[in-house]
Amino acid sequence: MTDTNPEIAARTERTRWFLQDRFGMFIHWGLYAIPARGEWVRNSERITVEDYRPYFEEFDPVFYDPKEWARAAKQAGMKYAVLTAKHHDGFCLFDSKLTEYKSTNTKARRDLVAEFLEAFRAEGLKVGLYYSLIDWHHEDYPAYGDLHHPMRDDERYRRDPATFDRYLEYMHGQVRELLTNYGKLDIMWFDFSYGKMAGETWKAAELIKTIRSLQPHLLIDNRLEAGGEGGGSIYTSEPLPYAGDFASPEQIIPPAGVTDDSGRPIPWESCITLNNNWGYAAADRTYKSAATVIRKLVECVSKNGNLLLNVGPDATGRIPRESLDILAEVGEWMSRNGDSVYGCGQAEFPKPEWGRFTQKGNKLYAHLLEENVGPINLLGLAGKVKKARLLADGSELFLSRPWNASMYPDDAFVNFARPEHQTYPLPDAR
Ligand code: FHN
Repeated sequence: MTDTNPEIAARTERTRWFLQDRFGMFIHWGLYAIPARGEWVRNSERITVEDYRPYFEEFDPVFYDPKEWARAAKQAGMKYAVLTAKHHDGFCLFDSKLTEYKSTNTKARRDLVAEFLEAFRAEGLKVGLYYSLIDWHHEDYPAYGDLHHPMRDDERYRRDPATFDRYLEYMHGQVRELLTNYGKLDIMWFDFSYGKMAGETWKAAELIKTIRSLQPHLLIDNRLEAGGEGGGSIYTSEPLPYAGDFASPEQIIPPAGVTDDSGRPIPWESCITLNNNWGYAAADRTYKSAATVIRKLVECVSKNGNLLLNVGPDATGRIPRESLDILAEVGEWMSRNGDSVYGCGQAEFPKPEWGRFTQKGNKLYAHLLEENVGPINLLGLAGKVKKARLLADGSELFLSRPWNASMYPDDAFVNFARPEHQTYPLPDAR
């Protein structure tokens, strides 16, 4: 399917690396790590700006070492990472000249974003920054001080246009700072639009012009128009300039992948927490297993999507041990089976009832998620597959014998090398 629409053609070019890399780390970190009850604590517990101030005075993550974070991400098989430069509480993890409310003014006296970018680039990962459009600290934001309605968009509550324009000047100015002062970025992850607070309310067309002029290759999510539930013109065949380069379903994996209104697959990335909180929550021990993470990653890729897996470092600057252990186990599996993820996408064959397929060129990867799987001819692939090999060690699998996933519990993934002469085009992965 050729891209006659220039916006789509440009998006296709920009997202080539994104569709290859498939797996990234999301990092939610900031003052909220001190109360350790999640990143919405200021609102959920109705904490005033004044009562939240002590966390600013106290913040000093003495064990913050982004080189350790980068090593953990790389060893997990992740290829990119996105850090919160500013979340809804308005605290900036970077040395912004437009506010005093920043990490360089805390006891840490560090530009946490700059150190993150340097460390992750050094490990060869692509880097992105999350930037909250919502700002509960900035006095010109409509919901400023409104502890009950953190996302006011009612005209009665939005200060006069001059006031909100002052906020937009601040917000656009900070985006300009991030795109000017911190080298080449790969992703800007805006968050999030709601009600009237979407699109041109953010002066999004102007913001995109700024972004494209400073870093034209940069990928942008779709949340200048939408939230985690989806939406926006990225889902149409006529996307607006600020539609974004990828859709960003949150905590879910879309049942059938993501397409626009013409049926064209569009780039998408599910962002999912390891426990039930984005920001550090000391009491939340509901961590997903490594097997669950792997299955979610495979499911995303089998539907032409990416997985952005979240960690929430604590107030000392450490990623929780539980998270590191899960990442290490996922990385162990990825070291043997990454070929069935990187650069893969939806297969041309329907999902089998015993697992999932991913495909890359003429290689089909069967992800066996059930214990017993019949011979290849029961898989509906007789005559379409020339040989099968266990991805982890290259050992031969007979096409005519049943396979029992328990024979290779961790690596129940086989690499069907398709008949060489038949090269099935991979479904249009745009
Ligand atoms: O409100 C935020 C939330 O704190 C978190 O950052 C997620 C991550 O995508 N985004 C918003 C909820 O959709």
